[in-house]
Amino acid sequence: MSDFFKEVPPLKFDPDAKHLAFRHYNPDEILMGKRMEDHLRFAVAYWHSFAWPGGDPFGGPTFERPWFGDTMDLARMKADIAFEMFDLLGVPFFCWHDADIRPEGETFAQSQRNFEEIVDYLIGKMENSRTRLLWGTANLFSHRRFMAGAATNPDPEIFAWSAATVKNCMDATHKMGGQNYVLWGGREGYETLLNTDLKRERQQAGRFLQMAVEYKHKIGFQGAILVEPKPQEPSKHQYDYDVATVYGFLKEFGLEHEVQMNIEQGHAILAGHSFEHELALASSLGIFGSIDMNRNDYQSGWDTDQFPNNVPEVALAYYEVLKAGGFKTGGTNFDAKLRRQSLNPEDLIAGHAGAMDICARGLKAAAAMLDDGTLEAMRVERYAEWDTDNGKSLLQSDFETIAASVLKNGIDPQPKSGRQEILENIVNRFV
Ligand code: XLS
Ligand code: NI
Ligand code: NI
Repeated sequence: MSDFFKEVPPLKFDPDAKHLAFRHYNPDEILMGKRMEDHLRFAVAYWHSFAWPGGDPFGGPTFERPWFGDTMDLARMKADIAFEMFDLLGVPFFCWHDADIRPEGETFAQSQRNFEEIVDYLIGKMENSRTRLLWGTANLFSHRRFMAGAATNPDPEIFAWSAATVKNCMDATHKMGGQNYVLWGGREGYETLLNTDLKRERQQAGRFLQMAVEYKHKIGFQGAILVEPKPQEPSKHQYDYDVATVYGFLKEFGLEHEVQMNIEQGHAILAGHSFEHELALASSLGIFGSIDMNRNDYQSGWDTDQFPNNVPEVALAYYEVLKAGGFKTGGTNFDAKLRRQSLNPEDLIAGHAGAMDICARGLKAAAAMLDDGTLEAMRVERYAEWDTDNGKSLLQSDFETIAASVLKNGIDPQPKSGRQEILENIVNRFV
């Protein structure tokens, strides 16, 4: 045990605690026949918690972590301390990018050796911990070689570099028993159409994703391949704009049965949607996979990646997750970082503990709304006419037949209340 988290005891469920405990997250509590931990499937994001130095566009690093630096020894120290935090929090999962866990080498081959060595080290850590890998992913956006994209780059050598990198990351995810593999198109988009062959770039991205799916089957990886939509930032426009856009893309490349969505709350908002919209749409399309539960600041208008702290919002999100049947391979990843003034190790624990509690409250509210059943009953009732013989036969009919019967029957449809205020008042009883 290092002395990094020295004053922090392992967190426990204690509803009366004043500080650093779970007041709502009780892993063993049963909701809708399932343990809370198995509903929520929390994951810590290695990058924000252990690799991000606290910079912003106006200033450099604010964090001074003992493991910062580019050596293998420091990468191992980072892993040791990461697992200390996973154990203190009792989180069942974590997630990484290759670049978070290993130092970059001088060459591709050297980076690969560093990566493979640290993956084995992490597997060793997992043997003494209960924390498992929710997903792995490749960082194809930070290094300057990716400034014009990875798969969508005008330079085929960058496509090749990216393909080789994703292969290695998929191998590592598989070896670590990861439950999903994520692709977020960090710079798969453009800055200006004046220098962009949009048609060609989309074809490159489509073929790249097909290759990832082919490779998954080749190695027998049982987890899900997840695409994480985001509309813009860092690129002016990203091809994986939102769930609807990605679904069209998957259909175009024949991947709609192979790929699911990792939906991030902040990205949904950036795309002009609510989080629950993106979840409901993915579920209705059969491509709901996993979530990144981190919000943006509503005033600053960019991806500030803050821990969740709004119970009603989170409750509506888990309401959709539960209605989608809950997570299968997916989970709740905190792709969230501390504010850059939050320097203390204790802040790292508090950020996660608070977020876990917020999610627990949201989940409990969502489960209670479903148990109560009024909301769903009112929704079903609104469409009840569609379940009658008349309603059902309408969709099997055609315009001419319908037009004739409208005339013959002299129908006179009457508008009905959507009852939105009543529904919102019902939600308010639970949150
Ligand atoms: C960035 C994304 C990123 C992905 C993983 O906005 O959220 O962190 O989750 O590459
Ligand atoms: Ni994000
Ligand atoms: Ni994310």
